[in-house]
Amino acid sequence: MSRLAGIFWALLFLAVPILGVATFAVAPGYGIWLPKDVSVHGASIDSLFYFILVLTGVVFVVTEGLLFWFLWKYDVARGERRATYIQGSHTLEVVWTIIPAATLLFIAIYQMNAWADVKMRRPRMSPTVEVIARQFEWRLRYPGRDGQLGTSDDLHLVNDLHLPTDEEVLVQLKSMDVLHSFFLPHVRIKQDAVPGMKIPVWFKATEAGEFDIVCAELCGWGHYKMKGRVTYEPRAAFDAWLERKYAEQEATQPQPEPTADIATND
Ligand SMILES: [Cu+2]
Repeated sequence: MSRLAGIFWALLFLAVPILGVATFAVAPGYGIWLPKDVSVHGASIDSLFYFILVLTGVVFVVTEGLLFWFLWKYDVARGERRATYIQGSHTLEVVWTIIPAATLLFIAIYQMNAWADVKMRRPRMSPTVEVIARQFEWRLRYPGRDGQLGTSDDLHLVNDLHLPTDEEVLVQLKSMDVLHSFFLPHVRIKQDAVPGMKIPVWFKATEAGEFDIVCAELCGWGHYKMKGRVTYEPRAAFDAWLERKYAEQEATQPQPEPTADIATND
C-alpha cells in the first residue's frame, strides 16, 4: 500500500467517530432528537437511554480511536515494523467476556424499577379504553355510560384516541389480525399488540395536546399509514368530548345492533 493510501485509510477511520459524535451533538438543534416527553415515567426511561448511549458512545469512540491509531502508526509504507499476528490470548478473552457480562448484569439490575413501573405495577382500575390494532388502523372502544366494556352502549371510534391528563389511564390492547406495536412516542410507551392476547398498558400524561400514535411493527403493505392521533386533555374536556361522541354515535345509530362487537379474541 502506498504512503498516500495508508494516510487515506487512517483518516477515514478517524472521520467515523468524529462525524458519529457530531451527528448526536447537532441533532437536538435540528429537532431530530427524542420527541418531547409528556409523561410521568418518561424521565426514568430517557435517563436509561442516555446512560446506555453514553456508555456505548465511550466504547465506540475508544474503539474507533484505537483503530485509527494502529492504522496510522503501523503503516508499512512508512517503514515502521510490520504488525505482529497473535493467535488467541486466554487472559484477553476472559477479560473481554467478563467486562460486557458485568456491564449487562449491572444494566439489568439498574433498570428493574423503571421496567416494573411501566410493565408490572399495573394500576387497579378497569380499562379506560380498549385499543384494537388491525391492518391498518387503530380501532378504539370506550366503555359506555355503564362503565363496562363489551356491552351494547360501547363507544366505537377509529384512530382518534382521547385520554385525560394528570391521571393514570389503563389501555387494553388487542390485535385483530397480525402483530402490531402500539407506540406513543411522547409518553415513552411501546407495546406489541399480539393476536389472541389482551395486554394492559398504563401511563399518566402530564400535558394537554395532540400527539401521534404510530405502529412500530412492520405489519403489512399499509404499515406506513397506520397512524392515529392521541389527544390528552383535562378531565372536564375529556368527559365533554366523550359525551359529544356518544351523542353522535346515538344519532347515527338509533337502533344499536345487538352484538356489534368488533373485537376478536374476547
Ligand atoms: Cu401495524
